[in-house]
Amino acid sequence: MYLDTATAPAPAHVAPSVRPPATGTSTESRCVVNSHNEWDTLEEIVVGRLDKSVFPQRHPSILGGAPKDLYLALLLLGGRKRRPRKVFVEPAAKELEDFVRLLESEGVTVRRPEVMDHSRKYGTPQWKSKGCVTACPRDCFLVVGDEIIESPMSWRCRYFEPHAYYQLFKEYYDQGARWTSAPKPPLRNTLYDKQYKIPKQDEPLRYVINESEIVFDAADFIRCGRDIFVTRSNVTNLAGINWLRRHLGDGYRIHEIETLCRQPMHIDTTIVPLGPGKMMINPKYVDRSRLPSILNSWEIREAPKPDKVRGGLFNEVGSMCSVWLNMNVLMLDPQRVVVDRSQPSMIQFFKDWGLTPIPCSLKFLGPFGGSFHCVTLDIRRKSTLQSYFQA
Ligand code: ABU
Repeated sequence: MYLDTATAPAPAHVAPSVRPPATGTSTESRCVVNSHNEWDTLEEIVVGRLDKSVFPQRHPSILGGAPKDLYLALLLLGGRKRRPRKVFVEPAAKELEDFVRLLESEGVTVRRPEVMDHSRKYGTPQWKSKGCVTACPRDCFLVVGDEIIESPMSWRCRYFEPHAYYQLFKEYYDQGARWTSAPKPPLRNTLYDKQYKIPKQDEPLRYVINESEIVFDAADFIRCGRDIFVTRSNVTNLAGINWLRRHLGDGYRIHEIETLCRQPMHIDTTIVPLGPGKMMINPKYVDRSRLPSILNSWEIREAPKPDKVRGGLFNEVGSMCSVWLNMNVLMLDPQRVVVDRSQPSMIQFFKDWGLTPIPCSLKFLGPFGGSFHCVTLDIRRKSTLQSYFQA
């Protein structure tokens, strides 16, 4: 199933390392930032926050990944000033804090971004915007080994969101982590298709962004050691995928996963690796026969349909996400998986596959951008760089 095995001692968080060689297995990094895949034993993680958030302003880019009636719903949830009403933000924030406590009780160190006032206006010489929310570090950064890579995101309302993480990442950098930002895109009007309409089922996929700038959200990539999977989406273009490919170099392979989703945005409800050799796929978004052939050696199972969320009105009204957030789980190690309590079918699916589900609830987080995978960024796993696929 997978080719290499780990042999090295536990990390002591002192020294930086260099880009790993193109083949074979690296010894375990001693760096404070060290994560190569989605499933090795989790030691430290960043969890986002909801403080001082506003819902995104009207812009063509948003329609690429959000429900058609989003703005109407956001008016209900936030009013004209787009500040999420207390009655919506409080239960979501409480759930997030409960999730933090759960992670800590499972032995994981949790770090948080700074509070950022997203209602403040900012601009470049070409446009003005307000911010959005600091809930989803998964979109803003990709951790590959000991390197934190900042995404060149295409939503103007997220332009300065990475600043909320600056002090924290400076701390990691001072301890030896590598820290890189992809070229900051100007996000000119010419990047977006103002006439964009969500493609119908029988139409070819089209995107709200073109190739005129290099953009991606890190959440469109999923890491399996030396092999990384990506979906091209309404926030990730080919230029962005190629930038990462060139940046990472010969030691990594980036494979594109075709999606049948009409509004693709973020891979973490499309394919979800649960451990070496185990891949959960979305039966509505993935045509198994078109998966990259390297996945032939893995066991692939289709995720169960999402269960209706009782009391989770906000997952359907005003959600920035699809109903497939039931797949947006977080692996604590190849055995333990944090899954939404409102999803008994998914809980049973994991049990049937020999995993240990840990139920938790983020059912009010939909309007703020996601669930367990989206609201986190794993910083350190007990991890070595390996190949999990035959060549
Ligand atoms: N941010 C992840 C959500 C993907 C989805 O809406 O299915």
